[in-house]
Parts: sequence; C-alpha cells; structure tokens
Amino acid sequence: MRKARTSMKPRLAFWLETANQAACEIAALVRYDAVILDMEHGAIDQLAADRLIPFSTSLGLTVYSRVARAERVEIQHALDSGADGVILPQIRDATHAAVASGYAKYPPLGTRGVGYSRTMKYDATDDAFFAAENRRVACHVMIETATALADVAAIADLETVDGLFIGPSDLSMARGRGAVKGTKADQDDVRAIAAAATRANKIWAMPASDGVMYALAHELGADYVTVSDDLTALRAGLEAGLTIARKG
Ligand code: 3PY
Ligand code: MG
Repeated sequence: MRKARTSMKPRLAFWLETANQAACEIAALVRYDAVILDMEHGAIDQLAADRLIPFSTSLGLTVYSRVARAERVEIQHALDSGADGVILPQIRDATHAAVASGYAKYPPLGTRGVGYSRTMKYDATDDAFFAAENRRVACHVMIETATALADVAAIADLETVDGLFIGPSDLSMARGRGAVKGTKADQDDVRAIAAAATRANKIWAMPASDGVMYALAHELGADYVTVSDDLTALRAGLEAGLTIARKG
C-alpha cells in the first residue's frame, strides 16, 4: 500500500478516451506518469484495452483502468490484462464498495476469479503469485455519490480498498450544486475525502482541471491527479492551429 505523499508533487495522469496508441506514446515522451483507460465514458472496447495495457506499461506508464461498471467481469478483464489497478465508478456506499473492491483481490482477501491470463503468464501458478498479485494491483474507489461521501471513512477503511478517487463533477451534481465550479463546497468535499484517505493510511487522487484544484490536490497530498485526456489534447492542438492561421 502506498502512503500519502504530502511533501511530494502528485503523479501526473491523463485519461485515454479512445484506443489511441500514439497518445500513450506522446504522453510518455512528455513525461506523464500514468494513463487511465476510461472504459466508463470513453470509446475503448475490451480487446483494444487488452492491447493498450501492455503497450502502455512497456512505455513506462502506470496503467489504471476506470472500468465501465464496478462489476466482477469488468474488473477481472482489466487486471487479467495486466493493468496496475482499477478505478471503480459510481460506488453507492460502503456495502457496495466492499463487494466491488473484493472483485479486485484474490481470496482470502477478496473474491477475484482465477483467469490463467497474461498476469499468470498464460499458465497455472502458485500461492505466492496470488499473494503478490493482491499487493501489485491497486483498487481505487470513486467517491462521486452523496451516499459514498457519507460512508467515506468506512470505505477508506476497507482492506480491499487501496485508495480513493474523487469524482468532482458527479459529486457536485449528486449534491445538488449542478455543474462543478470549484467552489468552497466542492473544495470542502475534496478536503473531507482526502482526510478520510489519509486517516486510513490510503492514497487518494482526483482530476485537477485547473490550477486551483491542482494546488489543492498538492497541498492535501494527492498521490496522482489527472490533468488532461486524449480528446481535450487533440482539441487544444487543433484550436492552436486555427490561431496560427488567424494571426497570419
Ligand atoms: C467525475 O468528476 O465525476 C469523474 O468521474 C471524474 O472524471
Ligand atoms: Mg464521474
């Protein structure tokens, strides 16, 4: 388990919304630390993910998969393909978190199924592998519903949970504040979740969509932040091209 890193800068991650190998290569070249395959909102299918995961790992990126749903098969696919961890969206409460995060860990800790896949070198294995794999894979639970926020201390305490990932947009909507604006209320939610993770000696992460949220993440000791995604980067690049033409 990684400890909170208050004195260190957060690791930098980007979301991958499409099956774009070049985006992973460019991100590695410009020194991102991690890629998050966005299987919840992106357009990446399982076969593409199975190829992108070892490809990104070979580039030196840490690879997390935000699974489409916090369900057994989605979680097992990501981990069997070799992802370093899963991020579980739309967790409702501590009971839901206990069941869903259990799918990421082999017994006796959890209930992950045995798959004879890439991580098992396509072969049978031994007890030492299962123990090591439980330590290798990270399970980060998203706090983005009002009920998960109410249960955040109990969620952070779960043995099968290695960290918390804040979903500020859904949390703001769920708490009746509409679109996230980075207000004091949004920041107070971040502080509460960071404090729960830190108290439980777990890491936490969040999207840092602007300098204010990045500074907050850094101040509170986030382990990693997301600062872009392949489609936003593409849009910014295309818009930059138009600016050149308009000035000319
Ligand atoms: C949210 O803000 O709701 C997220 O899921 C982060 O992308
Ligand atoms: Mg969300």
